[in-house]
Formats: sequence, C-alpha cells, structure tokens
Amino acid sequence: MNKAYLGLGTNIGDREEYLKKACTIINNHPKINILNTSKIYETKAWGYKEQEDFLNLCLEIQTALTPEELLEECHEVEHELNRVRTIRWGPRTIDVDILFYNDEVSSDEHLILPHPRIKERAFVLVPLMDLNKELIIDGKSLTYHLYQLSEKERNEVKELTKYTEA
Ligand code: X6L
Ligand code: MG
Ligand code: MG
Repeated sequence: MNKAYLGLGTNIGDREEYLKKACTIINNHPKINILNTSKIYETKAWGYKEQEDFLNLCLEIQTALTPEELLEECHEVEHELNRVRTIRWGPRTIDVDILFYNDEVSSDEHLILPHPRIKERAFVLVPLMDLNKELIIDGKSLTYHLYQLSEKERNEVKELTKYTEA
C-alpha cells in the first residue's frame, strides 16, 4: 500500500459542500482510503487575486493506485464536480492536487512530485502540518518553509470557524 497526500481547494458556490462531496467521491474509490483529514482553512486567493476566498484542506490517503492512476482519479473528481477551466488560476468548484506520493520524486511534466509549489503556499503548508509534521521538502521541514513566507501570507490562512446560533 502507498501513502499519499492530496490538496483540495474551492472558491465557487457552497464551498464546504464541494469539499464534502469531493471527499466522498475519493473515499468511495475501491482503491483509496482516507486516513486523515486536516482542518478546513479559509484562504486569500493566490495567483489570480481578483476572486473569492478559497477553502483549502489536505487529505492523507492510503491507495493501491499508481501516481498516474491517482492523478486520473483527481481529474475525475474535478470532472464530476463540474470544474470548468476558463481563467488560468481562476475560480473553481474543486481542485484536487497530489502533494506527495510516498517519498517519490518525479520531474515528469504531467506529474511533478512532490508538488512543486507546496513550499511557497501557506494554504497547502498549514493544512499539511495538521496531518504530518515530519514531512520534508528539499531537505527542510514544513515549518521551515512556512516561516520563509511573509507574515502577511501566513495570516491569509485562517482556520474556518463555524458560527452557530446561540
Ligand atoms: C506569482 C505568480 C506568485 C503566480 C504566485 C500562486 C499562481 C499560486 C498560482 C503565483 C501563483 C497558484 C488556490 C489559490 C490557486 C488555492 C488559494 C495556484 C493555482 N489555487 N489560492 N490559487 N487556494 N488560496 O487552492 O495555486 S490557482
Ligand atoms: Mg492547486
Ligand atoms: Mg490542480
């Protein structure tokens, strides 16, 4: 069995519902089991700034799929949840990225492992730290990479708190 980490992001419509549906589709796959789910974070958009805030979370999974098969399943989830690609880095109902697959390192242009941008993105580093504080990228810890980012970037990742009626 293989262990992998996925990153999910959404900023259209009922974002929590999209996260929930994506997790259900992923966990219903006969060759994938979700082992652990991070907290949900509300995050400011990176890349293309003029869009709604995202919800981001990460999953730790166990899978019998190869990295290529897992990537196909990630795309299948995006397809089932009606992701439409218009603006590059623009709004999406769901984005599912493979962050780590065991400790594999690959520079294949279709599937770079670990995900090449993890260390620059607080919206990935913070939820990953919920799951595994021992993960290493380029010889450094997640905490190290997080503190290389500006305080502003770190502060743009907030644990989602639910307001319930008194
Ligand atoms: C300069 C140029 C600096 C581009 C950064 C960063 C581009 C991130 C794309 C960048 C640049 C991305 C999410 C997001 C996107 C998400 C939040 C991307 C791809 N996905 N913002 N922006 N959460 N908060 O999941 O990650 S688009
Ligand atoms: Mg992404
Ligand atoms: Mg993606």
